[in-house]
Amino acid sequence: MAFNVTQIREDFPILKREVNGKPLVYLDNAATSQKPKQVIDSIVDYYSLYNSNIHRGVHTLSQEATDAYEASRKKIQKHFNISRSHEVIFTSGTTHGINLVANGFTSFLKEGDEVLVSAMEHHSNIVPWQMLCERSGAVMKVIPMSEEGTLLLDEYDQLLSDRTKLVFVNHISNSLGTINPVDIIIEKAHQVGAAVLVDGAQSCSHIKPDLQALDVDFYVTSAHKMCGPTGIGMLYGKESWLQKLPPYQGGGEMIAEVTFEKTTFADLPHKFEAGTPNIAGGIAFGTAIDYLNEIGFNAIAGHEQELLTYATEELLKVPGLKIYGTGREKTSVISFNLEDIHPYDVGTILDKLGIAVRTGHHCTQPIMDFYKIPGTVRASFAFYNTKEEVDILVEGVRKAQMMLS
Ligand code: 7TS
Repeated sequence: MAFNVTQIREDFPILKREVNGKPLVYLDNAATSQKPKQVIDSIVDYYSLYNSNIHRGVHTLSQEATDAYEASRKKIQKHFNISRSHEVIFTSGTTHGINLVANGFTSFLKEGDEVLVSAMEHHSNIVPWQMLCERSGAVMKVIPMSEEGTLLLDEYDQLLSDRTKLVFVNHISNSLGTINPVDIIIEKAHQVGAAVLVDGAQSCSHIKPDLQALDVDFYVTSAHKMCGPTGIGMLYGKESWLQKLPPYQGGGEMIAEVTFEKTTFADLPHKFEAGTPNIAGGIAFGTAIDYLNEIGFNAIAGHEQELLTYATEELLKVPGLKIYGTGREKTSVISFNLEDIHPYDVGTILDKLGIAVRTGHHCTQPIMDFYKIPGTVRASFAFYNTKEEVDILVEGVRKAQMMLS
């Protein structure tokens, strides 16, 4: 099926709305994607037709809800080429998944151990590990990056040693759009016996990671960046790791037997899924995956790369505009600044023109410190964006420059 962006846009009710009297141009997809009606309908259907708690009732509604929720887990398993469905843990999102693993590693680390983080991480993939280091006495070291915003793999080689126990790195940077060579990073970490967690919050809307091929130990993502709802995400962990890790939260659902003296824990995946989960979200996550696969990740990547190339060329024609993140392997995220103009001011004027971009440090303060800037304007494109929208953005940026200089 040929990629037809006009037809695809029909699936997204929100794209018809106006903001400040102008048609919405939504370019904040790295913060969260918009939702197609298929995903919205699956949430409405759950609450309208079979709302019920899961894994506990013998009644029909509970069976239907359980079947739909577990079918979604299987869709996730298949999508990411995961060998066993119990290696898929539902979480509330990327942040939750990282905290679950970081918390579990407390008793595995000791003083003198080292963990490696990349220089371009979201705060979610820094802070939980810093807290882990404080608890365990391990030391965090940073894999540096180049001016273009790509990781320095030679420096990574130098940092790796038999003291390295864990490496955590994002697949794609939310501020720079850099696609990191996670396959190489994982292979090298494994050579020294270190485990790797890949933060896939930004990747899964653009590419379809094959987790068995990557041989990654943990992979986390959020449904809301991939056309699914907020409040639901996935942690993949290799079975051997998930067996070893202690539960993160105690409560219902995650137990085998409870007495006041002792509790035994449920098998995977339930050991990590305490309490009533986001059932509607879990089901709609599966719908979002179906939706993206129907369009196809080759088609998505093709269209987004076209938008990236076009937008980069056009933005660079604006005098004084500087783009941060210029590596060759890059997805459709453009972070930029206009000389001497605060990104917040640019973002405010763009909003008046109906254009939604994010401004600020994007929860990546170390990247901003690296470039010695307070923040950037970030335009992040999805497969439902168009070249016409790029034109509107560029015209808006020129207008902002005129008004603010
Ligand atoms: N990791 C990366 C690389 C991210 O981009 C984000 C969110 C997270 C982790 C956290 O995901 P959450 O779903 O648990 O919140 N990034 C952004 C962003 O770039 N703009 O808003 C949120």
